[in-house]
Amino acid sequence: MGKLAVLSLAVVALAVFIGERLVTLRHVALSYRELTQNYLPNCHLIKGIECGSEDITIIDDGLAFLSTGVKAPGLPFCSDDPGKIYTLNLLDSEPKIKALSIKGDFDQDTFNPHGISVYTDDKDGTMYLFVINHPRGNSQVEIFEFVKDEHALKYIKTIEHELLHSVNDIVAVGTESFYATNDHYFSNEILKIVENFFTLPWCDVIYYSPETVQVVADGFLLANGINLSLDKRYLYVSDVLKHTVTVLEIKKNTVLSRVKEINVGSLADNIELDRESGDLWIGCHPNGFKFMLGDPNDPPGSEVIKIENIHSEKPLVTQVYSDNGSVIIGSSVAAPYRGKVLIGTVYHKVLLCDRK
Ligand SMILES: *[C@@H]1O[C@H](CO)[C@@H](O)[C@H](O)[C@H]1NC(C)=O
Ligand SMILES: [Ca+2]
Ligand SMILES: [Ca+2]
Repeated sequence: MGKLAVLSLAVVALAVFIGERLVTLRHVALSYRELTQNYLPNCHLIKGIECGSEDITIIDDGLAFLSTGVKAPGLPFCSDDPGKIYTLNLLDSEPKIKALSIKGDFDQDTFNPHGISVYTDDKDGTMYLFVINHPRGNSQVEIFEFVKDEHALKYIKTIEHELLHSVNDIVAVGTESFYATNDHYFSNEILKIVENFFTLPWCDVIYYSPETVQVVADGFLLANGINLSLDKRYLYVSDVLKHTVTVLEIKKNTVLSRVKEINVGSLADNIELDRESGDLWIGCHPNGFKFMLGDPNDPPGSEVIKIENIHSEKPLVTQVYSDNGSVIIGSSVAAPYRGKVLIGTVYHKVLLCDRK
């Protein structure tokens, strides 16, 4: 073959490859989706949160914990201030946020909180808040005790491990044990982009206890939200780029079996549960490209998806809420509590609504 023929072939191959990638990435990002408004009654924005509340979890007595102010490379953010954990009581007639003070030898200036989970010790009722933290771009897990009388978090310890390299969300299963998701395989920011460009299914779920640390599930494109079923028998893991929630049965702490995968038709982020029905409520990104760009003139929207009867033959997936970004931008979590739902975002506000 002549040089020109080889060159032409190479150009064609490259063009085909780039074309294939663009089609795949457009699908992965769902960038062609048309979003129609689907509102809930009596919504209002929570005063005092302007720069994200990526994860929210609500305990039995209606107290919500909000992880706010996360900063991630490549994503827009609006403030250099360190992150904070707030509470908000959903039983109050006009719920207001209140910052939790942090006691002990903890570096609050670099606090960059991401996924959170509350664990209550059955023995003495002590409550622990587990927080994914990214100080200076690292990944680590902070364990705090929640001291209700002082409205404070008492710092207990930091957990770092080479398997916890790009941690996104966490679910605690003991005073010092948990499952956590890695949302990338690589830690290097350039390689993370390469990983997403090639849609490599290299993300995993880690089990951590002081005795054992290991990968317990893998093959995710971008593992994100993680939570336990009410009976603690199943783990639910969202895959943002696959638009799915995977159900895993916990046979032993370190032995999980894959039960099923449910398509939610949106880029699924954090998963919270309705404590009465066990339904999954998922904060979703309807358009991945818009979410990454965060252009205020063409903002990403927000979407909340609910999965009912997840363990039945026919789980019911419904859209609970959607907005084109005119009310709330970049929803990542929807935490239900009785007749209400609290919707949090990665770099915008928090919305409280009544459920229908
Ligand atoms: C969202 O939709 C409303 C109409 O339903 C429209 O007025 C508004 O401009 C749209 N906002 C964005 C950001 O697209
Ligand atoms: Ca969480
Ligand atoms: Ca998340």
